[in-house]
Amino acid sequence: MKIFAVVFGALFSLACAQFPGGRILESPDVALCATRVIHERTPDGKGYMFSWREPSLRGVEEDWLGGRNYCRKRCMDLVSLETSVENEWIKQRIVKDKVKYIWTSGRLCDFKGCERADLQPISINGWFWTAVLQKLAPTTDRRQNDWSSSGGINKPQPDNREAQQGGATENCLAVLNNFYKDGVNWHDVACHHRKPFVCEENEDLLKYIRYSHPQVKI
Ligand SMILES: [Ca+2]
Ligand SMILES: [Ca+2]
Repeated sequence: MKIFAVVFGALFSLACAQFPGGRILESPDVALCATRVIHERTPDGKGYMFSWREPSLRGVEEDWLGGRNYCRKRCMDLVSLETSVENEWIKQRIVKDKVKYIWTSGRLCDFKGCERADLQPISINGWFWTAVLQKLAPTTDRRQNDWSSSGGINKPQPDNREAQQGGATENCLAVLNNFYKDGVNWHDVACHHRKPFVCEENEDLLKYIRYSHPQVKI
């Protein structure tokens, strides 16, 4: 099994810098955590929710932060693909359910507070799984990640294509299902696009709610 992440270090205090327009990263809600929907569990017991399988989300797609907040209110977060096993498990479900693409928790650390030396250059060393605060391997280490070898301008990902064409920076990580006839793999995409998403149970949020509401079964 390949590992797609290394310890990143705390960035909690920097949360605001990532979210323009006054939007915030939302806190878990005890009632929503207690009634969270789990569609499937991996053998280690971790629960996942697939937005397209949830009747109340039929036709709903979210931008990256909207996806994170939907999940976080339920003690989950956008999926983090820290290992090749989990990556393949998620990709199998995207293919089986014929979903075009999904959001993950992957994000480029390109905001205030990302000046740390080990994150430079940002385009290579600046990607991390926000949900678990773990850094991805350098984008140049193609064996330790699943970035596509192609994309909209036939360049290996991440290519920041949209910004190069005069649009927004591509600083969020989506899994695309053969969208560019390039297989099922990772792409950097501008975070404002709306997509289906996968929530993964988040140990830190579950612990927080269990501790603060010991009388509630979470
Ligand atoms: Ca994970
Ligand atoms: Ca791209």
